[in-house]
Amino acid sequence: MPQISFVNPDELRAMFSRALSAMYRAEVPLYGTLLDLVADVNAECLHESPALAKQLNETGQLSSLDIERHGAIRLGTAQELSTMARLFAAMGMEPVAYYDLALAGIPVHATAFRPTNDAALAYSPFRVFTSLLRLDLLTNTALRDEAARILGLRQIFTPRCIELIEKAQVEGGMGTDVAEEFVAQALETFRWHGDATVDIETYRKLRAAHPLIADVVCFKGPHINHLTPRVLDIDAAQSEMRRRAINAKDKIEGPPKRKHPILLRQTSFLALEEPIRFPGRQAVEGTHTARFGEIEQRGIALTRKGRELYDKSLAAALQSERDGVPTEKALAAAFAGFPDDLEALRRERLAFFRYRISAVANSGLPSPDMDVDELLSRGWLAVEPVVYQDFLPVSAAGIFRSNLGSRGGQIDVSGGDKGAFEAALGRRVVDEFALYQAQQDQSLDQCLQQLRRFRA
Ligand code: OOG
Ligand code: NI
Repeated sequence: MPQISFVNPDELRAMFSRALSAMYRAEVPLYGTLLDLVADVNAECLHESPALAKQLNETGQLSSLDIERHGAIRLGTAQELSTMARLFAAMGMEPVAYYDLALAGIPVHATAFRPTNDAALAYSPFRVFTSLLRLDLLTNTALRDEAARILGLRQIFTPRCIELIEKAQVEGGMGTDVAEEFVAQALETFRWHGDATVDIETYRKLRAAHPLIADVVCFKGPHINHLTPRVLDIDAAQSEMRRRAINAKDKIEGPPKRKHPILLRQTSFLALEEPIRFPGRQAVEGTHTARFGEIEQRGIALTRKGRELYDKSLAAALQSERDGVPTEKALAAAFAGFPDDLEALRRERLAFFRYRISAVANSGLPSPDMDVDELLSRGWLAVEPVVYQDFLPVSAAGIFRSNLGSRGGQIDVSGGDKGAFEAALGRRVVDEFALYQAQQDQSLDQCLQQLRRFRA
């Protein structure tokens, strides 16, 4: 038998991410404008701050900055989700974290498919926020049944795509000879369709229940609804969007601007109203809004303790906003108690760090009884922030809402259902905190071992 050679999953992901970006750029020209804007802002930041450039370079983030993207899709059925998980697995992407958006009045729950180790993230940091519609939250049971029936009729993957996924699973990898074909086939699932699968009355009925239900149910597939590049200074990018007359969302989601950015800050331009043909005895022209552009700035990953403090601070900020305090003031006040100094974040175990042996270590050797704090303060060890790779449900809800228009009134707002989500997915989601913790622990272990070897 001839030897099968497999494409590296990281390379397959990079190929797919490139192809998706090219397709979206051709379909939504404003996305291209946004990419140019982000490239300008990033070049300016790197030029202004050689220290930032050096840090990004040393931590493997600089080489992939230009290609770094996340996208989002919304799926309709358990089967779509489990096949999507297999498709992404071929590209080295795993479902990380569970996001409940029902609490925010949005009838979906979600995960993010992404690479999980440093080398893979450095090679191609491509993530896809993947939502699954929760028809169980629809109060109108007749409409719920109709939506389920319509979804049951569609097949979002091409037959060849499924064949290639299965072949890769059986053989233990995607053959190099079919890699390009697989990317082209997979791309079909993410494509925009200007034709709805239902008549305009059905569309309107579903839209009235919730705009998101219409977006998922009425089309042939889960069109990619945005692709987000990473920007190094989101405030600069936001002003630049205004200057270039891009219809930007008025507020940046997430934490306020800080000396040491935490988690994730995001903003977007509003979804476009696009022409759609609705079938029927007589086809009708209508419109649908789904696709938008987004940019994000990523900061340090927080521990569970840090995340609780973040959630509490954000909730306080949102409350004072509702009480009439201007957004920026509300955020500044609510986050005043959140340390903005790396050593405090580390000492109080609010954030994750990667340890390394410092080049500026003193002469001689550290004594064996020195603890980590002392090794750090004496310059034997140094730390770098671990970058947050995931998403924020409150921000995501804000993004959903600003792009879906008015909220539908037929949704039962209850809590999440992680069990049902994982059953649909066909596996457990990966715990994001465990990933960050392992990164931190491994880096520290390696350092301590190395110091021990020095002494030996
Ligand atoms: C997903 C919105 C969430 C983010 O960056 O938080 C998201 C969607 O609109 O489908 O992409
Ligand atoms: Ni997004």
